[in-house]
Order: sequence, then C-alpha cells, then structure tokens
Amino acid sequence: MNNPKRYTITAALPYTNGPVHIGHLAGVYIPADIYARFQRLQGKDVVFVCGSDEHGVPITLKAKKEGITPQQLVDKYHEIIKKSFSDFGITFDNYSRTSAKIHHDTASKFFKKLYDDGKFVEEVTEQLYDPEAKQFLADRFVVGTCPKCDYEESYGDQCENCGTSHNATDLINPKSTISGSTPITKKTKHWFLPLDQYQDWLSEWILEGHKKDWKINVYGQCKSWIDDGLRPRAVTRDLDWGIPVPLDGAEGKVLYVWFDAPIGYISATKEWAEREGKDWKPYWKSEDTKLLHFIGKDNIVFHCIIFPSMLKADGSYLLPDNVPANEFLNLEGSKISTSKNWAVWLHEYLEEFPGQQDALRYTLTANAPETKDNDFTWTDFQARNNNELVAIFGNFINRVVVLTNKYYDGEVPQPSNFSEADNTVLQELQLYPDVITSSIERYRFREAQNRLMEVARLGNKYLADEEPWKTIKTDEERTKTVMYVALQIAASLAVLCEPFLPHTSEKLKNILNHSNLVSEPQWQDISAKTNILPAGHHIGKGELLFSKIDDDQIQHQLEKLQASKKANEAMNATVDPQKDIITFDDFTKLDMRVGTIISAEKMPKTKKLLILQVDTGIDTRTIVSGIAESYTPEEVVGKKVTVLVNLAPRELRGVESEGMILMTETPDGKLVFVNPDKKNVGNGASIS
Ligand code: B3M
Ligand code: ZN
Repeated sequence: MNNPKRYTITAALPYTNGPVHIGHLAGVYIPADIYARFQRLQGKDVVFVCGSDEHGVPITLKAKKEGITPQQLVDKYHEIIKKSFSDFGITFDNYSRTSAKIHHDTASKFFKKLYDDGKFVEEVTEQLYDPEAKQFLADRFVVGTCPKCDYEESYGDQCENCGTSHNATDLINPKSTISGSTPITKKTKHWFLPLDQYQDWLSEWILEGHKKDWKINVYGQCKSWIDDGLRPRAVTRDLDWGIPVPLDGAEGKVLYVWFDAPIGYISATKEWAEREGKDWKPYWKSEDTKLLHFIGKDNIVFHCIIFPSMLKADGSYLLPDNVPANEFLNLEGSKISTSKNWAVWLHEYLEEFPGQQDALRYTLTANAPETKDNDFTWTDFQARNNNELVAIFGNFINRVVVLTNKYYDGEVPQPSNFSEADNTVLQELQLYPDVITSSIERYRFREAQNRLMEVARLGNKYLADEEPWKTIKTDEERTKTVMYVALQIAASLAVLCEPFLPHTSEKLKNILNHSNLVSEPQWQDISAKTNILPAGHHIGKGELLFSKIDDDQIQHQLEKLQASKKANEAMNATVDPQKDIITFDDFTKLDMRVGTIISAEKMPKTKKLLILQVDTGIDTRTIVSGIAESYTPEEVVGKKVTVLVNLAPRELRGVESEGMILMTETPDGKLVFVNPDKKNVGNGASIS
C-alpha cells in the first residue's frame, strides 16, 4: 500500500511464562520498533501495540513448575517483560495483557459474533484424553511425532520443527506431557473454524496478491500449507485457564489461546484509544490504514492463515498488508532455550552492561535473522561495539565535538567557500535519508543500519582527508568551513540514528543542543537543506556516546553460559529407575559403619584403584576402592566415610578387599563420598 494514512503495527504478544531474551528482541521487537519509530519520524499516524499473552498451556505448565497459580505467574512475568521492553527503548503505544477485562470482552464478543453469524462448525469429536490426569490433551499438553516431518517432539497444535499447525489427533504416538502416559480418546464438543472454506480466498489473497511484496520465507510457508489443503481447526479447548467460551452449555471450555491472542492486538488498540481519547476503529477498519504484524517464523501460520481467516469471517476488519516474519537467532551456535537457560536475558544484560542498550540493539540488528537463522556470539558483540560503535560512530562525534569546543568555544563556525570535496560530501549526506528509508520500507533493517553507519564513515573520512587539526595552524577560514560541514554530518547522524539507536540519538541531540534551535532538525530536513546546524548555534560539551567492552566482561558472559550448560546437564542427568523391592530383613543384613580412611596408595598398574586402610571402629582393614580417577591418595586420607563392613571379602589384583566405601557420582562423572554427618559420631557407629 502506497502512502497509507495511518499505521497499525503489532508485535507478537510474548508468552508470559518467562522473561524476554535477545532472540525475542532480534526477531520481533527491534525491527518492529525501528519501523514504528521511523514512521513516527515521517510524521505518520502510528499505533504500535503489544502485550502479554497470558493464556494457553505454556502458562499452565510453567505455573505448575513454579508451584504458583497461573495468575501469579503472569503477574510476575508481565512486569518483568514490560520493564525490559521499556528499558530497551521499545516504544509501544500500549503494552497490554490478555488477562485484562477489555481483552476478555473483546475476544468473547469476537467469538460470539462469529458464532451468531454461523461461521463455526460445532462438532462432537474424539479428542486425546489423559485418564491418569483426568484431562483432555491439547497443544503443549501432548507431544508426538509430526505427521508432516516425522519430528518426534511435535506439540499437539504445532510442530516446532517444520512449523506446521495440526490437530492433536494427527500426532503419531502421542504422549501426555502431564503424566507421560499414552492418551486414550474421549468424545467432547468443540467449535471449529472451517479453514477449508477459506482456502480459495487465502490462495487468491496471499499466493496471487502478495507474491511480490511478502518475504520469501513467509510466502513459501503459506504456499506450502495452502497447497497441502487446509482443514477445520478447533478454536475452543477443554481447559480451565483461558477465556471462557461465551455460550450456554460450554462450561469448562475456553477459547484456544491462538484464537484469543491475536485479538489482543485489537484489545490493546482499544485500550490505547480510550486512554488517548481517540477512536480505535479506523486503525482496524479503515482501508487507508496499513496493518503490519511483526513476528517470528514459528508464528507465521497463525498470522497469515488463521487470524486473517478470523478477520475475514467477521467481515468488518482490515487484513495485514505485510507480515515481515524473521527467522531465529541462535546463541553461541545453539538454539536459544528458555527451559535450558540458554539465553541472554534482557534484564540480566542490563545489570551487567548498564546504559549499553544501544550496543545490544545495534548488534542484534546487524545480525538480524532476516532471511536465515543467525548466530549471536559474545565476541562478535564485543567487536561490533568496539570496532564499529566506538571506533567509527563514537570517534567521529568525539572529534567533531572536541574540536568545535577547542577552536570555537562550542559555536558552529561560519563557513566560507565550499570546496568540491565539501559539496560532494554535503550532497552525499542529503541522499542518505532516502537511501535508509528505502531499506526500512522493504523491511531490510540490517541494510538500513549499514547505510546509517556509512554516514559516520563518511564523516570520519572527511575529517581524515581535510585534517582540520593541521589547517587550524595555516588556514583559519578553511578550518571553519570544514568544521561546519563535519557538524552537519554529526547533526544528521543524531536524527538518522534514532530508529536504530534511540538512546544514542537522544544523547547526541543533547550534546549538539538540537532543542535550542528555532526548529529541531527532522528527517526530511537532512535532504532538504545543508544548514541544519546553522552558524552561530552553540553545542554542548562532549560526553562518551559508547564505551568499550573489555575482554574480561566477555569472558564472564561466556563462563555464565558454560555454567548454565553444566547445570542443565546435571538437571537432565537420567536417574536410574528404582530396583526391585527388598524386605526390611534384607536391609538389616547390611552392616554399615562410619569409618575414617587412615592411609591410601595407588594400586600399581591400574588407573582406577586405590588401596585404603580404613579404621571402621571394629578394626583397621584394607579396602580396595575404584576412586583413583576422582581422588589422589593424599586427598582421601583423613576422610570420614560410610563403609559396608560385612560384604564378603574379594580379591582385587592380588589384594584382599574387606568391605566397600559408599560413593555416588556427579553428573560429570566424578565419584564423591556419601559423607556421614561428621559431628558427634565416632568410627564404628552403625548406620541404619
Ligand atoms: N505468544 C507465541 C510466542 O510467544 C505467542 C504469540 C502470540 S501473537 C498473537 O511465540
Ligand atoms: Zn513437523
């Protein structure tokens, strides 16, 4: 759509089952924010909405794990997530939540209208049921083999491997994630959106209508689903957490989370409009509005097929003009995972890099997974910060500000004759707003940011060529002109960097005193005039725009990741199943005593064995123990240990061993002693 009158920009509602991490920022929120900020800078009427997705199985599962109620869980994470977004300068006009009353009302009404208009198919079907948990299994309550790609851990509603959305009953070998048992089927009534009836329309709208303007990854996924043939999808669930189905006889049923969540965009717009005293309707219903959904690739089917079909079924809404979905960001070569704590959490990043939001925004845009999955590494982050932001952008600004203060007491000097080089630079500068615009309008944010950095490079090269620090001694007039030109570049950077580096933009505008000008320079001014910072204007003192990131900071981050990897392995270490039951009499036959190792030596020619002398309280005896790979003889002397003393003696490598020291194994394979409590017990004390 060319020249829309207003923009409704949505960013995927994050599940409120954990904090947000760099993958969320890179995939969805930074591109959406760049776009929204950019359109506002063009003077466009923008509403940019998001909110917490507080329903659905992911919430229930996590609440159970944390031992709190779903409401307590969403209350906790809603605040954390909201704060992270605001800290990183994501300028939502409204960050709402799907537990809000306005959303419950909006979603219920939406459902009711479709129901009244006969848009659903009501059907009693066999659904998966967990007889142990006494619960129907849908969505993430069930995993099984994906019928499309054979991935074995597909969820009931969507396969994370191939992105296909399916019905839980389509899974091969389904398993309950609640009890681990194999589900049975049980009859239950649900309401289905007959997607098959929208097939032809979707095909025309997307496959014919958006072949050119939608990203290939998005278009390709849509095409594959449509070509496979669409089937009716249940939009209700037998669950107790969610928005109740607003019909008589639907007790115990709620709306499917993917039915209510996208309606959250509408509720968030309404809530915003009420607050601002505006009418929400044009933002969702007026043909001259451009509706855009920023999402990650796992949400494509819901935003391109299901939600548009819902909007179409209603009949009074706009359809998205584009759905610029991104691929995934990995972290140090592995998939980001909330449950495995393999992530860089935004709130933790800020504790360790306070005030350095823009360094992360910059790196995530430079590496944005726009066309394929990409990798975030800490060393790349350091290099981008130190070699690009500090060395190029920061360095240019620093030189301009320091020299202006030094030579002219902070006053923008009066230029005289512009040389050919000056004119070339000024003309080139005037092209950048359009060049950057063109990239942003095509959702190419990495490219746009690269263009922005070219402006800083242009400035550095200009200073290096003109060497004002030399001409100041020989040619005052020339130096004034050069500094004047350099100041125009600096002022342009302050404006052009705003969508990408908002905190930097603010700092730089402050340094250059933009607000003291008769009219603050705008995006369009940079193309229109060459005196956006006029002679005579006073700039302020310098301030560091970016700070260097040291090796030890990076090392610390890498160690943190290693630690979570280890903790994870420990958590996932398989626990041996319980052995056969023994009787109490069997147990009392074991004579276990507290003992002390009094000497130890290596068994010659073996790797594993130590020969120990152990004071058992009964006697001092020899015990051969296979612990030499975990302990040196010196380390074990003096240790209090648990000894099984009535084990039949055995000969090991010619040494008779009379008993056994009790050990256990850590996840990384090290043997450790089962230590008796050291206080108050002497050798020989029985263990029972
Ligand atoms: N909460 C999925 C996700 O966080 C889902 C998005 C909803 S957007 C309407 O990936
Ligand atoms: Zn699959």
